[in-house]
Amino acid sequence: MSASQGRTVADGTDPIHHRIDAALHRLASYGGDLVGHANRIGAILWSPPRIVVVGRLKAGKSTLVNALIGAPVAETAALEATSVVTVYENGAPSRAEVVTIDGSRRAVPLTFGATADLGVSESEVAYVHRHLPSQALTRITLVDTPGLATLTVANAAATERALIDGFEQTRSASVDADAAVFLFDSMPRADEISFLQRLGFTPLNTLGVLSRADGFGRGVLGRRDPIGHAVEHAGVLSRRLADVVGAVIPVAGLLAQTAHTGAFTENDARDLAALVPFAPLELFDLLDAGDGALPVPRDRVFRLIDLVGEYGLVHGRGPARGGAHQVNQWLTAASGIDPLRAVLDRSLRRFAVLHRAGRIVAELDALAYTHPARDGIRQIVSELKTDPALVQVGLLRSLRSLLETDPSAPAVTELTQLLRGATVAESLGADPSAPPEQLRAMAQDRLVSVQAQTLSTRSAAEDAALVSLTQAYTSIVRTWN
Ligand SMILES: Nc1nc2c(ncn2[C@@H]2O[C@H](COP(=O)(O)OP(=O)(O)OP(=O)(O)O)[C@@H](O)[C@H]2O)c(=O)[nH]1
Ligand SMILES: [Mg+2]
Repeated sequence: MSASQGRTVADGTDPIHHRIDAALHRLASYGGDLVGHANRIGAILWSPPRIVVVGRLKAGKSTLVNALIGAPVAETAALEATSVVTVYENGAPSRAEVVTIDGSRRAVPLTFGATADLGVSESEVAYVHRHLPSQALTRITLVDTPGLATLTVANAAATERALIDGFEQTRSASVDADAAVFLFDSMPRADEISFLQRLGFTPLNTLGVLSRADGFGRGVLGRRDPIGHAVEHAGVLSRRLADVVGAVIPVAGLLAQTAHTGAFTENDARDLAALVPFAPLELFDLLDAGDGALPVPRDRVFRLIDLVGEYGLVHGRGPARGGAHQVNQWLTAASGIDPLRAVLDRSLRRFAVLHRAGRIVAELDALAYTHPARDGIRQIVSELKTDPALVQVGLLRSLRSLLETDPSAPAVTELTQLLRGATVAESLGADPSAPPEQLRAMAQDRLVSVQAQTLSTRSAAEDAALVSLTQAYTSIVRTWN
C-alpha cells in the first residue's frame, strides 16, 4: 500500500478504476461473448456509485433525495407513499424507464407521480430508472425507496425485492446499490436494523441520518432547540449504532429541499417577515383562531409551514426581512445538508467505490466458474485480487463476508481500522507524526501476528480476512523497503 494508494478514489485517474479497466480490456480480447461481458461490467465501473436511501415510512427519504438533487423530482406528500424503488441518475435527455423483475425495460411518460400508471402491475416492477441532467448526480447516483413498515408489507417487499439478492429465491433484476443512507427520526426499530443488515453492507458504507431534525424532541415550542437537541442525540446514536452505521448526521431535509429547489418566493419572504411581531406560542394560537387574527391570510401561513415547517415559521422570520435569498441561506445552514453532502461525497462515496469494485471482482469470479474460457479468466481475476492497488477492495470484501458469517471475529476491528484510516499512520493506529521506519516496523509486527492466527481460524471467511490483512501489511512493509 503506497501512502496515497486508495486515498483518492474518485474519477478516471483512480488506480482501482485503471486496473479493473485494463482487466476488462484483456477479458474483451478473448472475443466472442466476453466482449459483451466486458462492456456490461465496464458500464458498472464507469457509472457513479449507487447510494440507496432507506428507512421507515414517512421518515423523509424522498424529501432528502429532492434536497440532494436540488429539484423536486421524488414524490413527497403527507399522505401518498413512495411505492416503487426509483434510481436517479445523471443523464440527458430527461427520461424514465420502468425495469420489470425479468430485467426488461420500457419507457414511461415523465409526468408520472409515484402512483401514476407505469403500464405494469407494481408487483412486476423492480425499479424505475430516471435519468436527468443534474450536477449533484455527477459523482453519485441516488436511489429512493418505499418506506419500511409492518403495516405496508407490499412496500417493504418492493424495497427488498430490488435491493436484496436472492430475495424470494428468485434471481430478479436488482439495483445493485453500493452504499446506504439509513434514515430514522428517533431510535431505529429492531426490524429496520435487521433489514439493513440483510442489505449486506458494512458500517463503513452505511450512513445514519437523524431526519426531521427541525421537529426533534418537543419541536419548536419545546424548551430546547430541536436542532441542537438532534445534534446531541445523533452523537448518542452514533455510538449506540456503531455496529450498523459509520456515523449519524442530523438533517432537516424539508428545509434543505425548500432552499435548494427554489420554491421559496419573495412573496413568501414578505409574508414571513410580516409575522415578526408575534411570540412563537402566540403565532400558533392566532393561526388557530381563524382568518384575520394574523396579518397574513391563513392559507398563506399554511403554505409557509409546508415550505419551511413550524421551525422555519418561527426562526425564519428574522432572515425573511432580508428577502428570499437570505431565507434560503438560513434554511441551508439550519438544515445540516452541507455536512451531510460532505460525508456523502467523501467517506461514503469512497467506500461505495470500493464496494462496487468488489462486486465487479465477484462478477469476474462467477464468470471464471461458468465460462468455457475459464483458465484465462481465472488468470485475470487472480492478478486483480493480488494487485497492490486493489488491497482495500479485498479488505472491504473480507470485512463484508466476516460480518455476515462471524461478526465477533477479532479481524473485524482490524479490517475496519485499516479501511477507515485516511493515511497509513491512521490505518495502523499510529501517531500521525510516526516516521516511516516505525510504521514499517508496526506493519511487520502485525504481519507476524496475522501469520500466527492463520493456525487457529474458525471459518473460511476468517481465512480470507487473514489473506487480505497479510496483503495489506505486506504492501505497507514493501513501500518503505
Ligand atoms: N418538518 C419536517 N418535515 C419533513 C422533513 N422531511 C420530510 N418532512 C415531511 O414528512 C412527510 C413525508 O416526507 P417524505 O419525504 O415523503 O417521506 P418518505 O420517507 O419518502 O415517505 P414514504 O415514501 O411514504 O416512505 C412530508 O409531508 C414531508 O414534507 C423535515 O426535515 N422536517
Ligand atoms: Mg418517499
